[in-house]
Amino acid sequence: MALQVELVPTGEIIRVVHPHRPCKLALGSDGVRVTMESALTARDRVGVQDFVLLENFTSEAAFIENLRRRFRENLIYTYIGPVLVSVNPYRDLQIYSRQHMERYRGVSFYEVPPHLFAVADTVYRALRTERRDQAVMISGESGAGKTEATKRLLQFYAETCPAPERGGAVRDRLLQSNPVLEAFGNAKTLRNDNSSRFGKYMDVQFDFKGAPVGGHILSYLLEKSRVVHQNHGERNFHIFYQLLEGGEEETLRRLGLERNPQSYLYLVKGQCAKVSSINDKSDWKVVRKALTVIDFTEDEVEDLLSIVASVLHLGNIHFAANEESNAQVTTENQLKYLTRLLSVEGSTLREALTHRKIIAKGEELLSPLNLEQAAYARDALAKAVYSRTFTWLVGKINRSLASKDVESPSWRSTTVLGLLDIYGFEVFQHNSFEQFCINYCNEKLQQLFIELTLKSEQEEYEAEGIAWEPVQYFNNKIICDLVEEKFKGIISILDEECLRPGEATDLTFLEKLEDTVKHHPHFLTHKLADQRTRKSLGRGEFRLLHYAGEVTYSVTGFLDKNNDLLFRNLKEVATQFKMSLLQLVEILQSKEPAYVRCIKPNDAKQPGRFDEVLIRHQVKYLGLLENLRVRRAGFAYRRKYEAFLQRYKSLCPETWPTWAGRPQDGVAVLVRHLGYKPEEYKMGRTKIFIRFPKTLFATEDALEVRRQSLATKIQAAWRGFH
Ligand code: AD9
Ligand code: MG
Repeated sequence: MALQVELVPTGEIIRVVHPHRPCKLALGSDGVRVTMESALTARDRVGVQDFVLLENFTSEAAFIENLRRRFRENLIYTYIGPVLVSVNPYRDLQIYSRQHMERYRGVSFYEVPPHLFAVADTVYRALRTERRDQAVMISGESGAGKTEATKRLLQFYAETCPAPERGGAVRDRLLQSNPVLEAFGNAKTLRNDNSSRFGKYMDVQFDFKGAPVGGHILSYLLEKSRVVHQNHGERNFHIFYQLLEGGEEETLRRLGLERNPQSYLYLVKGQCAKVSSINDKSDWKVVRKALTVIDFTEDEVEDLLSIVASVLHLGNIHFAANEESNAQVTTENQLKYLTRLLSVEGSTLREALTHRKIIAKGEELLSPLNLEQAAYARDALAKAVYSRTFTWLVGKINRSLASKDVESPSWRSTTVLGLLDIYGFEVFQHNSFEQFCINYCNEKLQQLFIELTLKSEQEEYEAEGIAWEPVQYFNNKIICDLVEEKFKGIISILDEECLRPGEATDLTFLEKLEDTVKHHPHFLTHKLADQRTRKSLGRGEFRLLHYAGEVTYSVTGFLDKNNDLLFRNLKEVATQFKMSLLQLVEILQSKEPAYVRCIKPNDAKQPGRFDEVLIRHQVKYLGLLENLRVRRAGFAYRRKYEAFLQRYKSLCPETWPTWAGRPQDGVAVLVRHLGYKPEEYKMGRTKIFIRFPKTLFATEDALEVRRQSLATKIQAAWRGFH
């Protein structure tokens, strides 16, 4: 029996580590006291650490109850087989220290309590031993803890992996790319004070010794509308406030900026420049230092800040109408700074802000804009400048993360570990183009998830020589097709409409949709709905029945957002997004997947609050019950023969204390002794498969009885020793 006892220098025993059950061992004047909670009470109190062990595994209520019990005990991690479910504790649980990292290194996944580091270590070991690329996919809704999990994983690898022979700086660069990307891509929203407003996929490359030697980042769908508009209680991207709050006097003077965020129209819309949980000044210092670590020269930093400043100046550009109702720039000072910061001619900029280029009869003409159009052009320019800067920044980080040693032999045998931190399914009161893209992305990832989970289950059964029993599940390919199919998918139709400038509108797009996909079971509009559902649908809306539930989208702005005003060309944005998504799916498909599913326990961002309604939604959106069903389709529990024998061998006189033969034979003897019925288990090539949790629990309980008697013996022996 492997009880680990920790002794502190005073001689007091502070902790007994048992993988599944809380137990105490105290050293007093009267000897050692071992108290171990009975298996039954422990299960009652802290639930099961793997949902596959739930008796009633199809019940949503049982699932939620298990989460609740564990959350109450600060046990934020639970498995569904190899999938890790994580509930944001909104407090520092002190569970990510170096000691914790060590505890999870090299141990078997199921022998220790569930933890993110168990996933980190398992993935890393698979990468090293099987030399197969890995990907950890982290999903969940805003504020659920995806980015924190990504950071903890990176930290785990940075701290526990060996240093590369050359180019050790890459570890720092990997870590330091984070604050920079967060400064430019994260913002305070109502749901999360540090919300990532872009999707991120990061590759970490390891050499044949397992040392990190390089990295690469792909970013998705930066929410650039935030640059010019924020909802009440939300902020623009962190970098603006950091620069104003922390930038040196000299820097601000050069950029023509005032410290006060209230001076900038792009920073006052949300009316919350200050956030108690955020220290912009110290964050600025971190970002400034990080920029140096990731190879930014002083000139590049200056350029970067010039662009940040120019966005703020752009926001303060005002217009007045002349006699012909054409817009004229009235804020000369801003224009002056802008021409300097962006290194453009004043006249060119003035013209760009107040005119539009049109091509008539093969000739380029300038047509003046009215006030509203000019304001729109200004905002479009600000968004474009910012999002291009973000793209440039990612490129620059990638150059800094690129392995410098491509010629070395170790480079040729690198393996890759990918980390995907991507927005979860979004359903708001008002859902627009952005939610459409995000939910489509989730739909694709769900498809991949089901595919890969089923595949790996099937492969395991096959490898173990156990007959596969087909699983009934919902295949969401039908929804993916509805969105992405050539010619008749929603994106194709949207792109088509964008090719009819001046004629097409959001509403003609909707009409075309209605015509093309009217009989699709996952698509509905006001016109297509029956009497009963019609009331809940507006005229400018369409509804998709996603795998996670219904979402009603308003088409307002679809065309505009798809066909970005400034870069009107034939490749539209949703299509670009579709292509990059397909590329992402391809990348992920080529790797061994691991999943972390993050759950947000309440909307108040507070510790200790378990909001059942909110959580139930997320369990549904994350497809967790579906996941559990697939995992439980055949057998609830499986374990390598060695591990199973090691754990339970004390329960059978023939296997205790040692079994000299093959572990598989030992397990056969053991389960016969325990009275397992043939229908309760199957013996695979390397693992035993147990069909029902109750069989396993009975064995655990038997072990418990044995342990209690052992504890009594330890106490007696201790007394005898003194
Ligand atoms: V968003 O989609 O980017 O808006 P995330 O990334 O899912 O969202 P994030 O990781 O930023 O959420 O977590 C939100 C906040 O919850 C963090 O700023 C922490 O304050 C808090 N958090 C998240 N995970 C943990 C944790 N494991 N331990 C303690 C946590 N606090
Ligand atoms: Mg995030």
